[in-house]
Amino acid sequence: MAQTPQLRKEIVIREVEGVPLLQAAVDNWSHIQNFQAKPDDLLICTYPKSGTTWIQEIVDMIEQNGDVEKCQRALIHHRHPFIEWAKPPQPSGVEKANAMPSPRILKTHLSTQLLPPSFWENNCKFLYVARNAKDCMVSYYHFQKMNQGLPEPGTWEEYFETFINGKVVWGSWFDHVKGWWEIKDRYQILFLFYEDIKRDPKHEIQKVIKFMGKNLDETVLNTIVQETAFEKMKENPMTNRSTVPKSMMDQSISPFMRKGMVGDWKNHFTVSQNERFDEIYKRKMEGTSIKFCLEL
Ligand code: PPS
Repeated sequence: MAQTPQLRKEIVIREVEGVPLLQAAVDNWSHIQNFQAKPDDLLICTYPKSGTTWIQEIVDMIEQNGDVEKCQRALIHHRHPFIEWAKPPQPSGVEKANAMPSPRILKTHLSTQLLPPSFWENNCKFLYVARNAKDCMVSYYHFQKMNQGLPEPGTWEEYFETFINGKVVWGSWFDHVKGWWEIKDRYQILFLFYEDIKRDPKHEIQKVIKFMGKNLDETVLNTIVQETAFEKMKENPMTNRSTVPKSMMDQSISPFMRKGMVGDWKNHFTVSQNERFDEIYKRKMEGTSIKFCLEL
C-alpha cells in the first residue's frame, strides 16, 4: 500500500526587528541579547549557507595547530556554540557558550542589528564569510528541503520570491551582507568570501591564521588546506552531519555537503529569474562597494 508522505510539522517563524527567526530563538531572545561576550571571544558570523561549517573547520584546525585527531574530538556543530540556537530541552547556544572555557570560538547567523551588544562592547574579533547571493539561495533551497527544522521551501519559483523578499529564516541576504560589510573597518572584522577560499584556500587560510594571532609552518598550513577541502569534509562524519537523525535532516533528499562549488546557480536560475535578480541586486546593494564573484 502506498504510504502517505509525512507532512513536515508546522515550523513557527517570528520576526524580531523585521528579521524572521525560529520561534525557539525568539522565546529565548532576552537571554541571547544579554549574552556576555568576552574580549578574547572569536565570533564566526555568516548568512546561512555561506560556508559556515567550512570556516569552522578551518578555524578549529588552526586552533589545534593542524592536529587532525584533535579536530575529531566532537561534531563540528558542538565545537563552537551557536549563540541564537535554542531547542529545549537541549542546552541552548547561550548556555553552551557560558559553560565553555576561554578563549571561546562561537558562531552566529545574526545580522549586525540583532547581535548581542556585548560583542561590540568587548571589541571581540569577528570572522565574517560572505557567499554570492545566487549560490546562497540555491544552497538554502536544498537545505530547506532536507532540514525538517526549517519551513518547506515550496517550488523553486516560490522560493526565489521568498528569498529575495528576505522572508527566509535569518532574514534578507542583502541586509545581512551589507550590514557586516559596512562596519568591517570599525571593528576587528576579517571579512572573507567563500569564492576566494575556493579559488585560493592557502592564501585565505593564511589570513585567518594571522587574524587569530597564530604562527603555523608550511607543512601545517598544507595539512589544513587538504583536510578542509570539500571532498575531505564531505567524507568526514564530524563535519558532514551524517550523525544527525534522518528525521531532522534527510540527506537522501539533499546532502548537507551538497556540491561545494561556485556557480551552481546557473543550473537553477532561468534567464528571466537571473535578469530580475540582477535588477533587484543592483537596487538593494546600491551604494555599497562590495564585489562578488559569481563563477570561477
Ligand atoms: S549552515 O547550515 O548555514 O551552517 O551551512 P553552511 O555551512 O554555511 O553552508 C553549507 C554550504 O557550504 C558548502 N561547504 C563547502 N564548500 C566548499 N568547501 C568545503 N570544505 C565546504 N564545506 C561545506 C556546503 O556544501 C554547502 O553548499 P552547497 O552549495 O549546498 O553545496
